[in-house]
Amino acid sequence: MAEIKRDVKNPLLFECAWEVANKVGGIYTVIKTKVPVTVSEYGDRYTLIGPLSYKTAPMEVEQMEPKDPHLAATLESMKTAGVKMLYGKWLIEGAPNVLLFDTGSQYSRLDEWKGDLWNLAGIPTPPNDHETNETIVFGYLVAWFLGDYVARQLDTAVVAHFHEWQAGLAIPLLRKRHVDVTTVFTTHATLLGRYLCAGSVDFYNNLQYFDVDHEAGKRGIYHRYCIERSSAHCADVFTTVSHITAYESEHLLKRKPDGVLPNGLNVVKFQAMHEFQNLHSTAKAKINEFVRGHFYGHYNFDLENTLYFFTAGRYEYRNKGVDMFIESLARLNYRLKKSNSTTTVVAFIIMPASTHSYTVDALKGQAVVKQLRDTVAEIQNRLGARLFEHAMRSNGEHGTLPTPESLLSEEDKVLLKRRIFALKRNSLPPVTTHNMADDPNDPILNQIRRVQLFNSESDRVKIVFHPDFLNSNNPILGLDYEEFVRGCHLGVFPSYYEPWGYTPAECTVMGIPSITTNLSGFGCFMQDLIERPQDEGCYIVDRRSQSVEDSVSQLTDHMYTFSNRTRRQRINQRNRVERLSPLLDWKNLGIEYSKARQLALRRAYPDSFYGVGGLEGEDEEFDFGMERMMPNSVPASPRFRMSAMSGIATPGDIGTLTEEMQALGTSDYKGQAWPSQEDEEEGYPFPLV
Ligand code: G6P
Ligand code: 1S3
Repeated sequence: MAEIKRDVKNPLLFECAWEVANKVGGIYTVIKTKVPVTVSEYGDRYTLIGPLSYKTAPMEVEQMEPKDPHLAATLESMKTAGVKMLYGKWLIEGAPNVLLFDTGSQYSRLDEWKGDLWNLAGIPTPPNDHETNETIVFGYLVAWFLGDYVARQLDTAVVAHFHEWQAGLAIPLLRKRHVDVTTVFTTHATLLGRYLCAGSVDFYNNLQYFDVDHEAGKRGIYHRYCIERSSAHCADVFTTVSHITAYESEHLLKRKPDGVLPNGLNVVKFQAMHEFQNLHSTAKAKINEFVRGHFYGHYNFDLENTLYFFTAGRYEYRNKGVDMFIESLARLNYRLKKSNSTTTVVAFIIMPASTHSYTVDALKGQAVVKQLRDTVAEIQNRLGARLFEHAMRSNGEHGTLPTPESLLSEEDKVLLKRRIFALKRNSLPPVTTHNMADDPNDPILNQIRRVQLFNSESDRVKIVFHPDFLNSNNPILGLDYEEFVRGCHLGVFPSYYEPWGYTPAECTVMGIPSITTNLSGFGCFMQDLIERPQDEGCYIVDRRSQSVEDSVSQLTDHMYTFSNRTRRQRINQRNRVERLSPLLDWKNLGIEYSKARQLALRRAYPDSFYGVGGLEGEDEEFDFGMERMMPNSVPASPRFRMSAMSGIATPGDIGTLTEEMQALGTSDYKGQAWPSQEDEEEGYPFPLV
């Protein structure tokens, strides 16, 4: 049979993730926000593959017939074999092609596929792990699809990009079956890393020493770990989202990533520079309204001198650094009180947990404010009518002004008094807005109890724990997440385990200063690109080379310094933060994905790049199809480090990697220097609940 020579210059791209048209967490944000730049590079040659959820898909996808006859034939043959699927346009910006497989339609083959997986890769699978079962069926469906498709379509090279272990299983299958596609695997965390960090191990100092199989087995995730590890090893190109996770992957998955693909965002630039400042003002007014209600009866502080701090994310108490946040808030409270500060800080914790409902107290707070506001509006109307009538009846220049007493009737006074009495309260404002399912054992509540931040009148730091997603339709704190962030003054994310960290990145593009750590991918990324990130409103707590006690002090210092800023300083800082947003724009970061795909193509089809005979042949320059757009609108300040200024490389620059460099044992992600175990103080200065 004649050798097939596929076109590698205009390849097809299939990008596969469990969160395609299926919002679960951060990967959905990665995929969805990246679509416009990928579509601009690949156009109709780009298709996303995900699971079919009948609940969400009808809202997200418009069904259509495939234009590519090979694709149509493949889908038809799979349908004939009983596979249910949905092919169409994903209704998001960029409107990419999307193919969703209904895993439920193929559960009858689960046991057969589990047996095959064991024979093929030695991966065992327990019977009752639903997530793994889904992964297996989905992986086999994707491998089936790609295998069938490239057997029909012989002209063009196919790049298949997979995200995270739930979508990765097709990679070892494609490799074992010698399917003619080239693969990229991107992991957004490691399973073992997440589990180990959530416990109380000294993770980063011991990364090299973990007995990975044993640790995975101990936690009942050995089979999942095997899927993740085989995806990483069988991919032509293995990448992750940050250097810190690259380091972790090297030790826990035993393959050094080929490069780093930092997560971007779709940055929306306003016509007028100050537009985002106005948005801050209007969103803050809505948070003010909530605060008035929540703190009724103890509302003795000035909203003009009140700052809103917040943390948000998946409820991973230790990994997301909520332990450190609460401890530092207690210390901030102490320092503000000691310095007789008149500033009040309201700290929000937005982390979905299991709850029963809103507390009566929280609902009542909003109700009494509304009643008072309605009553004042009624009285205002009546008072206005009286004022008008009085003025009309006065005789021209001999007219008199009404006395204030005559304007307010007895009835008005009684009504107003009743409303004021309703604001009396015998208890302190609650620290949480909801009835928690497991109140006595909730780690956040327990930590709040331990540091006694109970919203007393004398406290300068107040706490509101909102254990649910935000939504503009909520009766309490009725704002969407984006609006809420815009209305706040500072985002605080002192994570211990954070492969990337979209929350501080989102703050940055909205012009809201944030605090993160050098254990988060985002924190390290900003530290690598900006000379003095703290000057730009991007504070980074060192959780790597100093003791936990010192990290807590540093976090407290940052929050204390911020609390003492004037309004003018805060406005200036928001402007500076917002100017960093091009660094996080997919228009700049999308190129790293292009490079990863190019590397995959070069590895799979070296003859098409280097000529037959290998590296000595012609090495064509590749046009990645995208212009790197560095922030030319950014003024002289902030001071970017060389790489970012020149626009040649981000820290995740995969383009510098060549096969020869690998042979020399180098890689494009920088090794991290970790403190030795002796340097690190043992234990936490505050209990881990
Ligand atoms: C924005 C608005 C200003 C407002 C300020 C409040 O900059 O454009 O009109 O005064 O926000 O800032 P603050 O940090 O006190 O919430
Ligand atoms: C992961 O989601 P997480 O919050 O569980 O992937 C995200 C997208 O890459 C990343 O931002 C985050 O740090 C990871 O932890």
